[in-house]
Amino acid sequence: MTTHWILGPGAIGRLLAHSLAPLVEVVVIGRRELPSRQVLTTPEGEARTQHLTLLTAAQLATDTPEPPAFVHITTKAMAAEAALASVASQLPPSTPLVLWQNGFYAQPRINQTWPGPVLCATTTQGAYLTGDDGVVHAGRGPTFLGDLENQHAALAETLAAQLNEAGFSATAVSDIRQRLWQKLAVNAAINPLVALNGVRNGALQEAAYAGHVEAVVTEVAAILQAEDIAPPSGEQRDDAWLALVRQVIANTAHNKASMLQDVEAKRPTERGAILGPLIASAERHGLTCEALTALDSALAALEARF
Ligand code: KPL
Repeated sequence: MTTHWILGPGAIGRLLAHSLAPLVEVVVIGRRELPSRQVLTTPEGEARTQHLTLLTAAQLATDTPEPPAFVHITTKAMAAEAALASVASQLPPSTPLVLWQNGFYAQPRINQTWPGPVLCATTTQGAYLTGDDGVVHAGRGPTFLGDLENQHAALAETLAAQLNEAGFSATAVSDIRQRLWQKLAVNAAINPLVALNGVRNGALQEAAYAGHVEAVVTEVAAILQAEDIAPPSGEQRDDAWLALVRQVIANTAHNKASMLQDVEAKRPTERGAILGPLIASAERHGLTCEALTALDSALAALEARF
């Protein structure tokens, strides 16, 4: 039977594990022990219990397991490389990796160093944890898969087919780099502001935040143009990014953004993966990024107090 390893038992990792487990052998690898009896609550509110194989990297090392067909890395962006390093000695170098991180930090770095195929995934599946044994699948959304150099289209198709069978709505695409940057742009405009102000996404519709959102989007739009990334609508108008950001704010008005959840839990945020690549790109292209730098510094100061 095909085996998939999932590195990182967070919300997306456990949703993936619950979804794939009826079809393939799944091993979830984390930093601490978790109960094997795991409950998934579906978007319709139905609770489904499954016994999953959850191991620490140390337990896996004593297990001499079969090489997996895919290793999904579902940790936060800044933890992805360390997670891979914790199991790399047990993997044939040709093992395909699937990176599920936000932003554009882990993807180019791992893509440069891992000898095997590296697929990247971007998903709008909504999920959150309810404890060591529970995950809620809050909302369904599409998943896109591909590799940064477009050399592994067949592999992406194979994985998309397996994920579709597992209930994900997955599509293999040839423009994953564009899609990762598009998601990053939206995350950069929403996540830092809501995280710093302790508000849900919908609050950004209020007049008090309008100027701030626009200032961030203006900088992001210029950077993405320099990176040759068009808004998903395909329109090159300056306000296309603002329209997209406003749309996502309206669609996710009741959400607590992932960065706000990190701040509330006093965890390091993904600022390095979301704001970091934008600020680095602005510097490369000689563009101003005062609003983005101010957000990054404010988040850094907040994290320093955790
Ligand atoms: O992706 C998100 C996140 O929370 O990280 C947004 C789009 C901001 C929705 O909450």
